[in-house]
Amino acid sequence: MRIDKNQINTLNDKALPDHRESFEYISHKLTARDIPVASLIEKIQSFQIAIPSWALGTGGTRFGRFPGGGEPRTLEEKIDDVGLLHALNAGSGAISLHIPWDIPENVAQIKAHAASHNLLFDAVNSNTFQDQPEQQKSYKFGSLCHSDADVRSQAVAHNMEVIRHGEALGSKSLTVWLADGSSFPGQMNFRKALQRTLDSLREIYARMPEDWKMFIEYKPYEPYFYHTVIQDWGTSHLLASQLGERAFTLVDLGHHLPNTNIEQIVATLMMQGKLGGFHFNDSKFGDDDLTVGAMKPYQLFLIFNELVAGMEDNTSKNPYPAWMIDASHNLKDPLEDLLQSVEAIQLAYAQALLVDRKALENAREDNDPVLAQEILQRAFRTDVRPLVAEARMEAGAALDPLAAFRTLSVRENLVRERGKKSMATGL
Ligand SMILES: [Mn+2]
Repeated sequence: MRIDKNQINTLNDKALPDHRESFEYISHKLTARDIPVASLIEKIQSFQIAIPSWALGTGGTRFGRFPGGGEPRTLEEKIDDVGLLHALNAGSGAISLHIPWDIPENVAQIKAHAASHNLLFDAVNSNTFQDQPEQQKSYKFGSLCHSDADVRSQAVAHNMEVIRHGEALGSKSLTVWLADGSSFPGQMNFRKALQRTLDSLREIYARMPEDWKMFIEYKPYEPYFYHTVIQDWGTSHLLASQLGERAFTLVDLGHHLPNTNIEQIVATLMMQGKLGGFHFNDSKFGDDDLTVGAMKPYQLFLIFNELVAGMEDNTSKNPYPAWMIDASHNLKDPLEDLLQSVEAIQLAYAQALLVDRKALENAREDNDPVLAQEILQRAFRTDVRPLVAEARMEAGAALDPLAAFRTLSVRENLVRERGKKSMATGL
């Protein structure tokens, strides 16, 4: 299924009078505060969020998976799904692939297919947290950190293969997330495991194309529960610093222990020029993979507040971060969930753009926490939905993507095309 521009225009026309009224109200308010509305809209439009190929099907828990039907069966169909999202919201113009789940058979055809949906290929992701059928050695006791040099070589070779696939498609970065760790005290030598990981990453880094970046993701627990080799941003930063200037830390919102101050991590990494990428999701407890903004929209805003501050005052020359959603759960329609996630990200970004940075800095210098809170919450409590909707409509997308998804019976069409039992590869 492809969404026709005329279908979107018809829906937008119906919603237009109501939208105009709300948009004019906020435009008026912002203009009165000397905030240039046109440049806000431009910024929202150019903020593109990559969709991971594994989020297009229902995710599972270890207890079960309940596919809703019409899930993409092939890489082409995964690209089609991201194309549908991008047609609806003009904010998801890239796809992030997971190898070996998404190995392109015909590269030229896949590239053309993505281009027909105006999609780019974002970071490619390696997978050494599962054994593949044809694999010689097992990752049961780790991959890049393994005690057996042959396992480490196999994991390095896999990462090189991922880079080759990415290069063919036009990706420019590799994301490495390792499940490596141990579940029992005494099981693994912390120092040896970290040293071996660094040595293995060095091999990959040395062979990475010169215009590529490496993103190192961290996670405090799971699938192993006593220790993970790259447990936190500090460990990731240590590795990235030792590797070189094209290695960066990747922050995944779900990969923190409860109540971690993630916005502070963002600020610190950007101060060092080492924030490479971002995985958005939300959680109540840990790596819950819930819809972005579903639980803690204020935290998301505070994180964006630091991202925007870091991008505006970029003395450390932090590269423009790679933005990606990393969520997959088993209750919602995956495409509806992604529409909600992209919108939540755009809203938090727009709100962060409204923060009066000069006034905030003055309040901080004057040690006035009351005023600082007022300034932040004034931005957070502004209803920026009409701004984001206007940005979408101007870019040719839907004023209300979720309503359009339902009115156009997108899922029903996909079920008709692909069947009730189709299941996407992934977790
Ligand atoms: Mn992630």
